[in-house]
Amino acid sequence: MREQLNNIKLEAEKRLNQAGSLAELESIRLQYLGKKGELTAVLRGMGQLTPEERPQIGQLANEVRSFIEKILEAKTKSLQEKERLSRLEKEAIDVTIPGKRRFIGKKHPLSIVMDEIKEVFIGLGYEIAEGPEVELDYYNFEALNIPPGHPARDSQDTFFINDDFLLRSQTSPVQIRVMEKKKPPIKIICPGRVYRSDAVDATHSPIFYQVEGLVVDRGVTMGDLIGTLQLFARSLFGEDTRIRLRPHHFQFTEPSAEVDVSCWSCGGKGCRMCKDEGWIEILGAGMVHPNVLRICGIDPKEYSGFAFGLGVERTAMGKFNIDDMRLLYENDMRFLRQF
Ligand code: 2NM
Repeated sequence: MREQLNNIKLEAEKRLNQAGSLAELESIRLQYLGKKGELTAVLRGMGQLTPEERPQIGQLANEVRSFIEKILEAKTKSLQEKERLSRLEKEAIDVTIPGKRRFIGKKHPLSIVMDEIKEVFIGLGYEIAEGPEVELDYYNFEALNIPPGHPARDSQDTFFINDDFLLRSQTSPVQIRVMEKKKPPIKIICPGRVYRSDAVDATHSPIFYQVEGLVVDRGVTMGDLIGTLQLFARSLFGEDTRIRLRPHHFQFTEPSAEVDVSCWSCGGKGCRMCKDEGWIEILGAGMVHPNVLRICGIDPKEYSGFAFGLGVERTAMGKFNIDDMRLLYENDMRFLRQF
């Protein structure tokens, strides 16, 4: 029995020292010290020993047990430490590995231009007004001094829903709605989507965006309009930009003008961008027609106003040198990424 115990001691020591994992240690522990373990089996057999042998063998068995436990404990600690280190190594983050670049999208060129325009006018103290895209004929035409029979009212040009309703063909009806409700001073811009029955081509779309502006107060003059548009053109196209007004006709303004800005590409000398004109048309403008003020309940003898409107697509196409309007609606990221 003495020999058996010594064998257990030697063998357990050897096996424990070779163990490479905590799981292995546990299985060795069970093999020797467990309920059905080898050492346990020896102790069970002690009943057959003589009373003289019993304490000696008992002592030896205890020594073997504590010897195994000691090695087991030391080995457990060192394996735990080893496993901890290897886990740390596995989980370590290599900060020098290049990251995965995620494309998070960016502002659409129309939104860039729209936001820039809003910023300029917000800076001048204008408020932003919005209104319905499905509009009454009254607000889209009648209140804007556009009489029955006027070409703008032709179903060729406008999407009618029925006799009374249509898709607004400009954002001016929003301005009528504001003038109806609010006493001057009024200083607003109306950005939004508008609809015209046009075929799609490089410069036309049946759905597009506009920004219109309106100022109504006592003593508002053409000089105020020109100064405002001058400042606007410089903000959007650069400090050296000049503007030019050409007489025009709109039903809702009198006098009316088309407004050109000096070419942002050549500065006015003439180039491909401005088709050698030196000027590029971007705005329509004028003094609000007395009929329009009157119909909104504003006395044209007491108040005057100016208004202007521009197409956002055309402005964006100019600013970003885009030659086909359809590109703005196709949502092709290869195109949109550029701006
Ligand atoms: C333009 C050009 C000229 C305009 C006029 C009005 C209103 F409501 F006051 F009559 N709003 N917008 C206007 C004037 C719009 O767009 C090219």
